[in-house]
Amino acid sequence: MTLLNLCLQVMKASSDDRAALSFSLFDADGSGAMDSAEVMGMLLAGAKDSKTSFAQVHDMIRALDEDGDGTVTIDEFKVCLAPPTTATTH
Ligand SMILES: [Ca+2]
Repeated sequence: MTLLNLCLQVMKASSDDRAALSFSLFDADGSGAMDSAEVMGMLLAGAKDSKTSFAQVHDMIRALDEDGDGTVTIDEFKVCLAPPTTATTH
């Protein structure tokens, strides 16, 4: 399962509890932020035949990492779960 697939599944459920649960799967050390190594570890544990490369995981983390600190907090994670109804202008 890829991070994107997980996001899509949770998007259907659309609940904070499920978001937190999904996040906790990735946040192996419970630090409140997930990094590439934690996501890669979860993917490898869940699917031994995973074709996902570390570079792909790193790209997924970077796509979610709004503040650019190299990790994804639950707030950053929730952004990918939010329905695309709140259009913002910059
Ligand atoms: Ca971050």
